[in-house]
Amino acid sequence: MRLSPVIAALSTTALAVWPLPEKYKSGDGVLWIARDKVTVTYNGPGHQPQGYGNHNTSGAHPPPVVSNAIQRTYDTLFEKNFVPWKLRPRLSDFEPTLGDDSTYIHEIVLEQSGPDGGNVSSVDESYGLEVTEAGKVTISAKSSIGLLYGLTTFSQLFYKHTNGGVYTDKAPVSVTDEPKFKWRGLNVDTSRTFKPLADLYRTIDAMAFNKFNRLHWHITDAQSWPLEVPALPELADKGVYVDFQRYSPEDIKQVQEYGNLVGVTVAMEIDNPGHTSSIWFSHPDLIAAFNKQPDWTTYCAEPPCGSLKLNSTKVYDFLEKLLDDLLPRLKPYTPYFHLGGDEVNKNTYLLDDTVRSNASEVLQPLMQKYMDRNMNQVTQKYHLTPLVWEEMLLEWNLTLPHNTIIQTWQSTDAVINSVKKGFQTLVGNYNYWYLDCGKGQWLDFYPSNAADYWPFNDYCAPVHNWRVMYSLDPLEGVPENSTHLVIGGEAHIWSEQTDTVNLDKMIWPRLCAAGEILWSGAKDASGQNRSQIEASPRLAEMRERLVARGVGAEPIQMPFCTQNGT
Ligand code: CP6
Repeated sequence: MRLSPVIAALSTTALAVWPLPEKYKSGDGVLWIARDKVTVTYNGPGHQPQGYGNHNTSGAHPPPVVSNAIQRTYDTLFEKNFVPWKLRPRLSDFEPTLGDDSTYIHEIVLEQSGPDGGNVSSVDESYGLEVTEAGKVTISAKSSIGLLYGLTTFSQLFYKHTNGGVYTDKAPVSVTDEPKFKWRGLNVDTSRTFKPLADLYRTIDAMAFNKFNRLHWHITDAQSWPLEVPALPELADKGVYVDFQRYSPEDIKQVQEYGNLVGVTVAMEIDNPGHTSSIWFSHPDLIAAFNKQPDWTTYCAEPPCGSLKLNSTKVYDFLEKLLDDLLPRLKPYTPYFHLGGDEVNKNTYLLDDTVRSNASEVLQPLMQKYMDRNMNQVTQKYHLTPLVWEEMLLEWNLTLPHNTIIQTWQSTDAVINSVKKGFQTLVGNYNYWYLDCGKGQWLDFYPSNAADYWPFNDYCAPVHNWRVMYSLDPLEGVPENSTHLVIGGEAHIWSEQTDTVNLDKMIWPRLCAAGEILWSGAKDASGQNRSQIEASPRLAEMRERLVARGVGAEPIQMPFCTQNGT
């Protein structure tokens, strides 16, 4: 059965998948799908043929990532779907009719051609998806992550019908897809405000639904230390805001395991030597310049000031103990660890009794030695791939291991300069991809007598809209022979003004915009910047999908806009 020509002409787009696949074709044929009318078959490097779950499955037993993805696809189709009335003509009879001649999808075949395992940084994320008009679906991929992405795309073809059924009006469908960038991340700050585990799980789930694959967990900062470290229990005991706002080793493992199940690898950051004054509560002797006094702007970017002392054997011992406890617990689930290094204020070291100077010639070699010790532990002892913020390379001119991933945040020039030095580089320019900030606003908001405004709450507002986020090209200005070094990027949800109450609406659906740039690239097939006009109704639809799965994503427009064309 086909849609009436009127409905087909007014359907939102050819294919309303987010992020947009690399290549796709679709029609306007209607297919239905029902739990009891479809079988799922997995062919791949799994073992014993075995049915599982509460639906019909045959073939080899799929790996956990695939069996979970199948389960989630069923959830999305049948439990977390939506009626697309906002996206169709006003007062129209917008739904297809279910009749005796209607076709149901009868078979979904998952073909995995390669083995899983190996490093997450080199996993093949590509997939192909075919949906025939007769109702046969084939998803093919090299890896189980590829199958996960194919199933995610598949699930986004369908709508809930007011009769309770589930249908697509896009058959036949043919997709081949792979990401433009390897690292598609979100940085979540759990220090300025604590995020309960449920928030992290819900965020990871929505990230996976947008084909994000990295959660950068900025777990500690100056304001609170919610990380339990068994070898240093006083850190959390004294550094949390309140005793129940803390992450146990088991919590962290659970978050990492859940992430890996849906293709989101956790990269944890212990930000240092700056942004550490929450250590002052348990170890005041390790911190220089603990300060929330009127002159804080002299000593740090954001109060309370305080940095780990730069030339202290006590600090070295502390860091060694901290990393020796933490890294072996993270390592089974991730190849990455982030060593921080942003916004270190040189004046801080005027108040550091092991340094007493703010002169670069004095500080630079001390910072090099400090970083070398941390790097040794991360790379030599635990064989993890390190990340640091751009300042360590570009402002402090440190010598860093060649496999260090440089996380830029201040400018396009930072990206260009980082790749020029030969490092793998992440984008995340604060003028575009800071979910908590508006362009050019936050500096203007600091009054000269800032102390009178403490604690300030106009830190940075208003936030960037999705169009601003969508307009960042990660490869802007990057020489052609270095584009391979831009391995991706991250959007950031710094959380001075974001807690569990507004977390979802601060992240969604704006993060989708960064997600599409990272998956599909900033340019369309003809080499032009992606059209916001094309994207807008598709993003409106993605927002409905997020809401349907329990994510409090904000509207980007009125139904009026999509009900009457774009
Ligand atoms: N916290 C940490 C922050 C920021 C950074 N690091 C930040 C800086 C400028 C803006 C927003 C956030 N709050 N640890 C910078 C990487 Cl505009």
